[in-house]
Amino acid sequence: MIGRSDGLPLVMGVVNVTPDSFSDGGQWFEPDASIAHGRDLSDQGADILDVGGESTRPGADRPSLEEELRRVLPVVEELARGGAVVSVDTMRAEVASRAVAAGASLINDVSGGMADPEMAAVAAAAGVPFIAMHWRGHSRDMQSKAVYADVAGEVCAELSARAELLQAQGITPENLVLDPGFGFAKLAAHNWSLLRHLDQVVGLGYPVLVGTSRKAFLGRLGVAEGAVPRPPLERDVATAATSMYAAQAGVWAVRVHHVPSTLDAMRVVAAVGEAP
Ligand code: PMM
Repeated sequence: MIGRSDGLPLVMGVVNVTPDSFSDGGQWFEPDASIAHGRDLSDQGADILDVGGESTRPGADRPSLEEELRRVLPVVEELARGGAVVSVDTMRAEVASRAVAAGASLINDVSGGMADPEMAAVAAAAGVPFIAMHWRGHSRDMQSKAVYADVAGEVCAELSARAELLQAQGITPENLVLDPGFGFAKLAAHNWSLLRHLDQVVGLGYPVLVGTSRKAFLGRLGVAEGAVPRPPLERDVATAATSMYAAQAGVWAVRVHHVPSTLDAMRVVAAVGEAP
């Protein structure tokens, strides 16, 4: 598994090629703009570029397979050709396999292989790291599944069961990364509780990726009940703070939109940890 020479968690920069992404308003929808944005994220210190063509915003509709391929492949190809480590953010096996052929070196599936029965076999055959996120259903109706008695315990149990199934389908344990799935079938209180108990997820023994960046629960910080939440572009300071928690909990990587703020926040954790 890849790592950073300075020991910090890896920083995965988000390259959404969607007209309707929840967190950046589809700013980078045109391939050229997405490619330029990916290069900027690399220059800012991103270790991995996560290219996705499907918005997973709560309530979102899915693009067709053809549309997703059209969005993702040219961006993956061009960024990988330029030397970046690229992951493809997809729930479709066909997109994953074509993206790996185009140069992607990780597969990031927010459904952890549940949305497409072919995904595990494709990932196993590709032999690349597979990021399996905690997932309870497609965005259209996922918030109705945000029901937990003990969110960290249930997420860990569901992720462990998933990890075992994925290995039974041929993915090697060294290639498996788990993600608790912030914002996916989770209410704000669930997200805060997961962040507080991230050590339980790390304790499962797999590398862990955390994706809190600009998510809705951060938009409610400091905002009165019932008032308009802060827009996604004003959530990067809060995201950097969650990256500190993630770094302290020993995660493998954080997935963020704004790379410099998260890197600085994690450098603070490292500097304090190394101080006498
Ligand atoms: N979140 C989003 C998309 N892909 N992948 C992983 N592994 N973990 C996440 O938390 C995650 C993801 C949705 O966020 P965006 O719309 O800001 O990209």
